[in-house]
Amino acid sequence: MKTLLIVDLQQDFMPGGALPVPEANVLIAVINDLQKDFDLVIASQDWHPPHHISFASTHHKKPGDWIEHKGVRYQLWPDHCIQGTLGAAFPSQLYTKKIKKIIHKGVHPQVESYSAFFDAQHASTGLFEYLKTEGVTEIFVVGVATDYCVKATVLDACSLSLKTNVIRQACRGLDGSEQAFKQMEAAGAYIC
Ligand code: VGL
Ligand code: ZN
Repeated sequence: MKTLLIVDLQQDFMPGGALPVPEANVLIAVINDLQKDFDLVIASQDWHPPHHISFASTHHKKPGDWIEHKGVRYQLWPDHCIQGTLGAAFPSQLYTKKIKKIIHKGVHPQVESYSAFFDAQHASTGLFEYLKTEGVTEIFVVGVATDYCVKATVLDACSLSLKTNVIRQACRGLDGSEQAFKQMEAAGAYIC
């Protein structure tokens, strides 16, 4: 079953959103088109409660600052993708009828989760269990941000021994993508 995993294609990551990823809007049409080639489409959504630990405002700090919590260092961000808000929703032009499963991540107030598989304390989001139930052993990953959530998701997928492909033209990074593609490739992913 040819499986597409769309990572965090959400309104707050679009230009003009709370945590804009350059050119992320371009991906909407690209991914609408790509979906035609897939049997199973899954999407992750960054889905934070208000005052999430990754928000600079929670700590009266600035986006880009860092904190440490229970031995884990967290980079701080503007408030983004708050559960149930328009910013957390898919962009309205994204074709969503084919998305069979949505994985919410970063839902715990005190734990960050860049990866769609595991949070920073290694709790499962349920994605791997879902893929196993569906008999999926290979995935194609697209979305944002290449250098954060896409990369973390792909590295976990490789370590779970899934055959992992990343569709270069359907990813955009916050701070560029090239170094992240190299790291993913070094971990065993196929950049296509
Ligand atoms: C992301 C930073 C904070 C992402 C999510 O989707 O790449 N980046 N939360
Ligand atoms: Zn987030």
